[in-house]
Amino acid sequence: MDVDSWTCFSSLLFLWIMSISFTNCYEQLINTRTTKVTSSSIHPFGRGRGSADFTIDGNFNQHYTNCMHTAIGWSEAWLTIDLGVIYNVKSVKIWYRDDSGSARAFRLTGFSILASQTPGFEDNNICYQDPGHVLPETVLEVNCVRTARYIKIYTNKKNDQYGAILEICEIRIFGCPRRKYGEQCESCGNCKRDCHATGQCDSFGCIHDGYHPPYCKACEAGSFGKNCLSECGHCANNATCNSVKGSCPDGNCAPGWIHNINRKCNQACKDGWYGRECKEQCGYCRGNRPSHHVTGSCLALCEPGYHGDKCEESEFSQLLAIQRKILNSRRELLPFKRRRIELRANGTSPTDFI
Ligand SMILES: [Ca+2]
Repeated sequence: MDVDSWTCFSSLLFLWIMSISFTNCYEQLINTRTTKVTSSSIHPFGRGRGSADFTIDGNFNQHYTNCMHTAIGWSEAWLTIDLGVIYNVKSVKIWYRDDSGSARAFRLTGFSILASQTPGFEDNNICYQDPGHVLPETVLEVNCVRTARYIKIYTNKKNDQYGAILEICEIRIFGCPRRKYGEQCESCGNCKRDCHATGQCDSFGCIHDGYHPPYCKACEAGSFGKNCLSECGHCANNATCNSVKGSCPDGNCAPGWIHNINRKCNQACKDGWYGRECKEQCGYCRGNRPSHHVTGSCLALCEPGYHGDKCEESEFSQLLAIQRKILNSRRELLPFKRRRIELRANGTSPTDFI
């Protein structure tokens, strides 16, 4: 068990003992038997010392005799790691030379890390750049979030009179296999092709409409379509629309809206109509202006002779109502009148009847 695995195991054991919540670690991607390492040069201090192989030999001792060491007098120095296959890389951890009793990583100051899917490296392959104004720790881990097979530790900084030099004792790379991400290396799921180790999908985006980058999670309520950039229509009962097509459930629209052939409910009622399924006819709005397509309220005044929120009530209709009331009351009295007439005809007083 190497140092990282032991550290991870120890952390998990400690948390288990303390009954604290579960933690996890990314996979360690370097295989000490199959991973290939190459350096820009080897310091000629003898007997095989200083070669790149020291960075993956499983020995974490940071005395320079256990480290790779590039030669002096060069304008640049590098170490490349070939992981063998492409991974979703998350971070790189370096154990640097530390054999003097004080920090000896000054030659690492200003270094950079590049990650590539091919052996060649371009400037856009830089995944980490040391700011250069703080002395790096002799054991440090930095993020390098890339989908890559080749990792390169690089410097062209002449931090002393001996030129650009690297002295790396051990290195580990963490991440997940392709199409996996996170500390538990879960499936990328909704990415069209691949994701980074952090879960963000690559530049190819999401598997299909109904998901939104960068993590390609399902559209939130109220949005749909490619990258969830489209807004839902007006579905009945505030229901959300289909995340892919934008259609409302069963094509049911909120009052004031109708759906097109795709059941999106994004067309307001035509002028003169309002309400559920746009089946209610507007009242007498002044100037023949339309009423509100949801409530039916006139947006302006009513035509002369009409009133009410929807301009449906008129003076004429009021007169009709009064007339109707009078007629009804007369109809109610009619049987009594007939009876009085009959009683008088018979010579009987109406009060006898009452
Ligand atoms: Ca080593």
